[in-house]
Amino acid sequence: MSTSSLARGALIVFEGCDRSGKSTQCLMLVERLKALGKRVQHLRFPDRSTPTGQKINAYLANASEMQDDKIHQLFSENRWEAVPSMLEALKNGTTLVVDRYAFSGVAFSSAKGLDLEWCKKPDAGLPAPDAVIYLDIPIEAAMKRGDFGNERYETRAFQEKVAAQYKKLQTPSWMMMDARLPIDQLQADIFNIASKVIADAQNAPVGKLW
Ligand code: FDM
Ligand code: MG
Repeated sequence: MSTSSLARGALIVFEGCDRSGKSTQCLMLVERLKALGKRVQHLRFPDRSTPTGQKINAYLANASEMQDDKIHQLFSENRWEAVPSMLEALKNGTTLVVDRYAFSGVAFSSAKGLDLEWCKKPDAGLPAPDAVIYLDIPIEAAMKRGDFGNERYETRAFQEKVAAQYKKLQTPSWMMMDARLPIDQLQADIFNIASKVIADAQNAPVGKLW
């Protein structure tokens, strides 16, 4: 039986603190896969283009206030509204390269003091990533890459708390990458990992969080 027409895409998620290089590495991976003729789509959460995303954007820009539990749920809703198109893409053989996902949701909200298990609940049932690639960077090295921006959460003290929460979410299946490596070397490692993940996901069902 030929399985090529049934081969699904892979769900590859990038996580890490601010200035760890996620956006750069996602873009490079997407471009390389495209150049090889692979079907691939780049997503990022929050998706600021939707109505929920615009509310989130205002909150992050400190232009509006919201209770911690409410904004947490809004970030989750922003992912859930993308699920039908994500599942459709995966089914059609499109690999999704995703810049932040539910792990950001839990790490950032629990870093404010919300209960970690409570934080996981709204995202339960989301499509599970086939791989979580974590760009690990000591806060000192991240700071050397230049000042954080002006958005909410972009402070050293808060990022340290986020890193500690991420640690609690890490499982042995996460791909821990040294984000201090030269960009091209890091990309080469990521590309190799992604290629294997894409091959392995082809005939496997899409899982569910958590
Ligand atoms: N963030 C991101 C959250 O607090 N919860 C979430 O669920 C997600 C996806 O939003 F500070 C935070 C993380 C970051 C901010 O993300 C915006 P980008 O990657 O800097 O746009
Ligand atoms: Mg940011």
